[in-house]
Amino acid sequence: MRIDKNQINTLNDKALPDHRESFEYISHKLTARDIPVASLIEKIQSFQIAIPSWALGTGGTRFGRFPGGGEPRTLEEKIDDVGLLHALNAGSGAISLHIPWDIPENVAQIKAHAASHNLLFDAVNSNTFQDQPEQQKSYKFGSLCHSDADVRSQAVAHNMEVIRHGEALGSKSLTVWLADGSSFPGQMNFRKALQRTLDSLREIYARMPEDWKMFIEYKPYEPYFYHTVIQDWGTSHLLASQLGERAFTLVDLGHHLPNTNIEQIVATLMMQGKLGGFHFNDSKFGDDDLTVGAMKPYQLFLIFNELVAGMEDNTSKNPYPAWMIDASHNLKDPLEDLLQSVEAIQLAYAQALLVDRKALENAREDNDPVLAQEILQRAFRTDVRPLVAEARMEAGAALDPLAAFRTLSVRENLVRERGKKSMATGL
Ligand code: LRH
Ligand code: MN
Ligand code: MN
Repeated sequence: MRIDKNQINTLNDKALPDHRESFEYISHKLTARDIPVASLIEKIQSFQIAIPSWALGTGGTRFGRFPGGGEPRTLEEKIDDVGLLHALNAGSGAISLHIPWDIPENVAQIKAHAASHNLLFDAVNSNTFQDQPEQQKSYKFGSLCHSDADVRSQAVAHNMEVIRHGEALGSKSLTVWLADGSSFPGQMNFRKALQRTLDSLREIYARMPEDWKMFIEYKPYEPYFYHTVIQDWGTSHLLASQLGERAFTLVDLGHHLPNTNIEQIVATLMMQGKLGGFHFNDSKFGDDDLTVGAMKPYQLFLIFNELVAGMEDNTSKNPYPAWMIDASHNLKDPLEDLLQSVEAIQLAYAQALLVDRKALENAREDNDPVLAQEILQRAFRTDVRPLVAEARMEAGAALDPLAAFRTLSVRENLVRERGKKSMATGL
């Protein structure tokens, strides 16, 4: 199924009078505060969030999986699903592949298919946390950190293969997330494991194309429960610094212990020019991979406040980060969930753009925490939904993507096309 512009226009026309009223109200308010509405809208439109190829089907836990039907069975169908999202929200213009979950067999065809949906290929992700059927050596006790040099070489070779696939598609970055770690005290030598990881990453880095970046993702626990080799941003940053200029830290929101000050991590990494990429999701307990903004929208806003400050800082040497959603969907329709996530990201971004940075800096210099809080919360409590909707409509997408998804019976159509029992591969 493809959504046609006329279908979107018809839905938008119906919602237009109500939208106009709310948009005029906020435009008027922002203009009175000297905030240029047109440039806000442009910024919202150019903020594109990659969708991972593994998030388009229902995920499961080890206790069960409840697929809803109509899931994409092939990479082409996964691209079609991201195309549907992008047609609805004009904010998901890229797809990120996990190899070997999604190997592009016929590259020319896959590229043309993605281009027909106006989609780019974002970072490619390697996978050395599972054993594949044809694999010689097991990753049970680690990959890039393994005590056996043959396992390490196999993992390095896999990363090189992932880069080759990415090059063919036009990707420019490799995301490395390692499950490597141990579940019992004494099981692994911390220092040797980290040293071997660094050495293995050095091999990959040295052979990476010159215009590529490497993103190193950290996570405190899971799948191992005592120690993870790259457990936190500090370890990731240490590795990235030792590797060189084109290695960066990747922050996945779910990869922190409860109450971690993620916005401070963002600020520190950007100050060092080392924030390469971002995986959005939300959580209550750990790596819950829930819909972005579902649990802690204020935290998301505070994180965006730092991201915007970092991106607006002319002296910053931080490159423009790669944005991606990284979530799994056990209860919700994956496409509806992704629409909600993209919207939550756009809202937090728009709110962060409203922060009066000069006034905030003055309040900080004057040691006025009351005023600083007022300034932040004034932005956070602004209803920016009409701004984001306007940005979408101007870009040819739906004023209300979720309502459009339901009115156009997208899932019902997909179930009809692909069957009730079709299940996506991946997570
Ligand atoms: C690990 C992770 C990482 C993987 C993805 C499937 O928890 O966040 O980014 O590649 O999930
Ligand atoms: Mn992730
Ligand atoms: Mn994760």
